[in-house]
Amino acid sequence: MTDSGAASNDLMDGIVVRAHGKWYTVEVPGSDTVWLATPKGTLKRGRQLSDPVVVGDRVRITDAGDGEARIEEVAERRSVLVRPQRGSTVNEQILLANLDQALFVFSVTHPVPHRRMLDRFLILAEDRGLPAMVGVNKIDLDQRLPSGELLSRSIFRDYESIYPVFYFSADTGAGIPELRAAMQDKTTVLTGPSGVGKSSILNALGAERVREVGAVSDATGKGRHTTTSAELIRLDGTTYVADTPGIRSLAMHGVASDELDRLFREFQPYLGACYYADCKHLTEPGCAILDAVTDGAIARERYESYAALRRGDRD
Ligand SMILES: Nc1nc2c(ncn2[C@@H]2O[C@H](COP(=O)(O)OP(=O)(O)OP(=O)(O)O)[C@@H](O)[C@H]2O)c(=O)[nH]1
Ligand SMILES: [Mg+2]
Ligand SMILES: [Zn+2]
Repeated sequence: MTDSGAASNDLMDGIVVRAHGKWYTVEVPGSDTVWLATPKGTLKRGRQLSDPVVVGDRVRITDAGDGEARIEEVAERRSVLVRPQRGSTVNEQILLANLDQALFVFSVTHPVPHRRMLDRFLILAEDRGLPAMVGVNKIDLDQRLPSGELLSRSIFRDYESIYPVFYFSADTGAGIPELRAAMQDKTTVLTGPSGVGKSSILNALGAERVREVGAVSDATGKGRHTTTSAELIRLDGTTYVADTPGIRSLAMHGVASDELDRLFREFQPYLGACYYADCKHLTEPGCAILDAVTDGAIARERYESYAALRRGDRD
């Protein structure tokens, strides 16, 4: 069966920004119209092993009347962020499609940054092949240390040679344009501990605080299910921030301990240079990683983070 019945000029390109049961909210870039859409039957049958439509999918829809739409096509996914389901490799849940990069946000203070948590986020990103950026908010609360160095730099300097690090203040707006530029035309998942200012940053970035689904739901009585998965928040028609509640629990799931070293990006030049081929880089003689720490080529705190995870310490 083909879909030649739908005239091509009726098709609209859209992006799935929310999922509610079998209904999806679809935004059409360049328009303010938001559609409540449901996939056509053949789409559902075609992909029984994974979700036929997920947040982040690029889709083509047709107007089905009453503000509703039908999802006719789902474009091939450039990337997917999956949550592995326990004991199954087939039924992994797709949290998000077409994600471009991750922004892990902490604050200079209030709350005090938790570097081990940042390292776990970065490991997750490396493991999933997701380009990562570090965001440091609340620089309006920054302080000069007796050494003359800024508190923020003293904490996050170790990351500057490994990842893009952005220092900014959602309150004053300082540094926000640089961050916004790094997000342009991309879909960025933003996460971090509670209280670091994620919601404030979204506002500072100019997120359209849209909640149309409520209105649509009231009108049609559909789409009332609570949002269970990710949500995309529009900065402009081609720039989105993903709010993915499940991502924090993903950090450190399913990373084999003997793969941990390659997930610390700055360790990579030294891997394979240790005396023992199966070196754990903990106490072994002739360890190239330990030597690089001694030489200052690898930051000691990053190494300590690795060692704690490799030993299975809880922190
Ligand atoms: N001084 C200062 N305070 C900020 C800044 N950004 C956010 N805050 C404050 O930090 C507190 C937490 O901000 P939120 O934006 O709610 O933080 P969040 O990360 O969304 O927190 P959760 O939703 O609990 O995860 C609020 O009192 C904000 O006013 C900033 O740049 N400077
Ligand atoms: Mg918040
Ligand atoms: Zn080693």
